[in-house]
Formats: sequence, C-alpha cells, structure tokens
Amino acid sequence: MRRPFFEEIEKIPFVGVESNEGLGYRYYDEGRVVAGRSMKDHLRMAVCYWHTFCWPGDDVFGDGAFERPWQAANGDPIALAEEKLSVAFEFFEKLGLPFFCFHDRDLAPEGQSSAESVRILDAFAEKAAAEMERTGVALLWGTANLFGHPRYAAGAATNPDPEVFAYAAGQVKHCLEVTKRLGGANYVMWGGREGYDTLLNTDLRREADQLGRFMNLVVEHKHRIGFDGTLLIEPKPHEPTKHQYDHDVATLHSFLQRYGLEGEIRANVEVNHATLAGNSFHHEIATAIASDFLGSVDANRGDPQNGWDTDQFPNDVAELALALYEILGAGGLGTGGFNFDAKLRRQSLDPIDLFHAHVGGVDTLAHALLVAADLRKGGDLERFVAERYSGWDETFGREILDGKHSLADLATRVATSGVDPHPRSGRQEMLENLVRSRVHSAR
Ligand code: XLS
Ligand code: NI
Ligand code: NI
Repeated sequence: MRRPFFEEIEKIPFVGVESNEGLGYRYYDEGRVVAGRSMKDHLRMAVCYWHTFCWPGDDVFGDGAFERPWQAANGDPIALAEEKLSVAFEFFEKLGLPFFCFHDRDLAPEGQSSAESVRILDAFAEKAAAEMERTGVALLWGTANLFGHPRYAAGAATNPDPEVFAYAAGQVKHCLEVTKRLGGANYVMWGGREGYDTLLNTDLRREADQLGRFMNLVVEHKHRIGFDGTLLIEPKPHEPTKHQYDHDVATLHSFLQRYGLEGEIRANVEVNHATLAGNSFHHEIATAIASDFLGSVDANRGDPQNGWDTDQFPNDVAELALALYEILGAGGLGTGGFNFDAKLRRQSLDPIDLFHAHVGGVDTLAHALLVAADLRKGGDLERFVAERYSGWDETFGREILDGKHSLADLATRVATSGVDPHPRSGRQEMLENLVRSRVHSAR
C-alpha cells in the first residue's frame, strides 16, 4: 500500500468564509474563542472508525463499491487492520480534529475464541496508543460491537439465552478496560439488537429486567476499575430491530430511573435517531437537558424521504444551531462531544470524498455554533421565555409548586377572587424570524 495513503492531501487549513477554493475550513477556526471557549473545546469533534475505515460501500442490494487496500478480500486480517490503523491516524491528523471513536471490532478483528479476541484487541490498543501519542488525537469514546456477530441476532443483554448475556458481558468488560487504558472520555452503549423482531417470541418483562441488570453490571465495573469517563446510552427507535427498547431520550430516562441508573448513565443523542423516532433533534437535546442527562452527540442526519439510518454528514445549520443553543445554555457537553457517525454515499468512491464529507460536517457545526452563540448573546429568546413564565416566579405561582394549595383551594380562589386569565401571544413567527436572521448574519 502506498504511504502516505492520502498523498495528494495536506493538513486541512482554515481558509475563512470568503474563500471558495479547494479543501479548507470556512467556519471552523479551532482556536477562535466563541462564548468563552475555543471552537475546538466547544465542539470536541470526533471521526468514527467504522463508517470511515471499515465500511466497504455496500448496501442491502449491492456489494462494496470502494477500493480500500486495507479491505482486500484475501489479505491477512491482522496485517490489514494494521494498515487501516495507520491510514486512520493519517486521516485524523490531516483533518485536524481532536478525537476519534471506535467499536472493539473496528480496531481489531475478532479471533477464533473470546480469549483470542481479547489478545488481539489488547495488541491493537497498544498500537493505537502509540499513534495517539504520536499525533495527539484522543479518544472521545469506545464501544463494543454487540450486534454484528450472529450470536447476537436475538440481542445481547436481552437475549433469551443467558450464555449470550455472559458473552456480551465479557466483551463489554474488556472494551471498557481498553477504553480506560486509552484515556477515553466516555464509553457508549448502543442497544443495536436490544429489542425485538416479533412479539410472538418475546417476553418483554424479562428483557427489560435483563437490560437493567446488564447496565448495572457495567456501572459496577466502571467504578471497580476507576474509569472516570462518562457512561452513555445511545437511544434509537428501531433498525436493525423492529422495535428497540431505548426508543428515544424520554424512554431512556424512564428506563434509567426504573433500574436505579440515574446519575450513572447519560444520553448520547444521534440526529438521525431522533428523527427516526418522530422527534426533532432539537427536541431530543432539549429533553435530555431538561432531565440533566445529556452526555454527547452523534451528528449524522437522516434523509427526510428515507425511513432508515442513512448516516449522512450534517448540512443543516439551522437544525444544529437550535441544538447548540440549548447546549450552550446548559454550559456545554462536559466530557461529551460531536461524533461524525456518518458515512459517504455509495457513489462517493474516492478517498478525497472522505475529506469533503468531514470538512462540510465540521463547518456546518462551526457555523451553527456561531449562530447559537449570537442567539445567546442577544438574549432575546431567553428574555422572551423568562417573561412568558414570570408568573411562576411570583408568590402565587411559587405557592402552587410548593404544594400550598389543594385542588379545592384553587377552585375557591377562582370562584371568589375573580381569577380571570387572558391568553397571550406565543409570538412563534417572530421568534422564528429572529433565529433565521441570526443564521444569515453569523460569521
Ligand atoms: C447505529 C449507531 C451506532 C452507534 C455505535 O445506528 O448509531 O453507530 O453510534 O454503536
Ligand atoms: Ni445510528
Ligand atoms: Ni451513532
């Protein structure tokens, strides 16, 4: 394989919004301080290992369309994974983002036995550590692939067979330890097949309890080994299952409460999963923040015409600006960041397309951050909302919330003291205009 692989590409420069030529960031100027923090520290962006380096460009109707030397059909899996690792870090360096994310099976091929898989992953973790040291690229999160192998066809933790549960537990234990070793800021659990294909063969009550037990075991192990990153669950309503238990942020929150996991696990919200669940991304982010458990973001979007996870790079500034507006209001993402869990279109064959895709996604986020910061700075939305609810800060409103009035009290008050509320305009169109004008003016 030729080295460097992306021979014709230099490190992506910041060229500024006026520039129209070549590959360069128009909005993402990593050191630029916005709302008290550098763009780099606000966004904490990550490249995902799986779609970017492991996906061969296949779909359910067609074969792999890409020619990536490290995906050669008859090569030695270990040597190929080594090549993939070196190409990946070349890419991270040239793109200039601070983080990456991986599944255990992206980094290292699965062995003949679980013991062999552990040995292989340990060896690759060491190689990754050396590359991280050399390049300064850090790990946003690690995760275990509990959905690819046929043993997980009926779920991992929610499998009818406890031996599959045990197998998955072993895999997560090891991947969590590897993530800790690599200084990962978070550890993600996406319930790929934790759901069902048909209720005719499914015991919902048992599966919920199994999933609750599994997550408690992960939390215990995290504390046992002293992993100080954040545990995250990534909700999704379906695909590949007909129904996935972590349907959306609100469903996840009730699950965490039910199994005593609140305060231990936060949400990794994916744009595409939000819209698949019939929610907007803005809704999912605001809901997670309202329950104090937003953790991190997968920034890939869907296509409004398709009912599946198309994993496209973000390109909608307005959509992301509203989410970032909420995130700024909440003081940021903490250990989380924005991961591009996104893939090319199958016809985007060339390695350079990987750069075009990421540069566009990065700039969309950076532009959205500027819009969100302007909205916060102007303070109009905040003032409008505060004013709209101001009655609840006054004596009567506070007394209601403090439990000082029964239903009967309130009825009496209305009947005797002439309570006669008048509706007030919600000014939705005015507020939408305000957001739109910031989208156009932010630079
Ligand atoms: C799939 C998920 C997956 C998780 C990591 O839809 O988005 O990629 O982010 O397992
Ligand atoms: Ni997804
Ligand atoms: Ni994801």
